[in-house]
Amino acid sequence: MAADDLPALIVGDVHGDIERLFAALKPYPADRWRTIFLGDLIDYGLFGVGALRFARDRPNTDVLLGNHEVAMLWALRDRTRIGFWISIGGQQHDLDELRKDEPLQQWMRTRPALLRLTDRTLVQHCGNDAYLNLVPGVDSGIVDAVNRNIQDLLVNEGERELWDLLSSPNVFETQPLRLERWLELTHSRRVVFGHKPHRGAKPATYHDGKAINFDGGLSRSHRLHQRGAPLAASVGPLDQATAGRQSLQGR
Ligand SMILES: [Mn+2]
Repeated sequence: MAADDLPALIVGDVHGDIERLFAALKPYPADRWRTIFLGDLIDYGLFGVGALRFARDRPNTDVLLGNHEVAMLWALRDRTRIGFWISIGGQQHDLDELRKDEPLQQWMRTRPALLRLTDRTLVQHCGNDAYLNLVPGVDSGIVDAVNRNIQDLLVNEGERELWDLLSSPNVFETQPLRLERWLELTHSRRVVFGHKPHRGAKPATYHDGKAINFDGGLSRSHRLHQRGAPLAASVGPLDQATAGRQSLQGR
């Protein structure tokens, strides 16, 4: 079965906690789900590169680019950025590992930033429309145009611009008009993102399910969320997130 025919399983920011990732994925065999990682698999926790390799090799799986992956690639190319990357949770042994593994570098540099599913769900790292800054004047095919420009930036030393973009704060929870405009421009009916822990026990849905945050603070090493949130706050079926949802508008 093609991955498109499988129900979507969303995985929020893993941040190096491969042990909790394995536990969270246990109920969801790879051959029965289309697994989509929202980016930020690395940093804070000790097994960032391990998480990347695992996600890359899992069948029927897509991995999106997060701001932490960009910071790591930046540190890889430019040693003067290593200190900054360490300051945001980078693990030196992960960088050493990545330096030895060119195919993994190559794979990281070709990750998309936006993924649009056939049910018109748009999946991305941060809950923000800053992606538009990459495609001024483009009014159709925005998703593909953004991904193309991001590929260019990743191979042409554009990490600073990408870091700024993918570090944009989540705004869709509190800015419904901006959310509506983004959905309209990308011909989507809802958007799924991670990037900042929502602190709920389940993925947080906003504005009648048009915006869903799957960053449940999975990693026990997370800078903002070290108490160990429930696994189901970060990992679960896309369509379970909207069934029987409670309104968290404005939270
Ligand atoms: Mn992030």
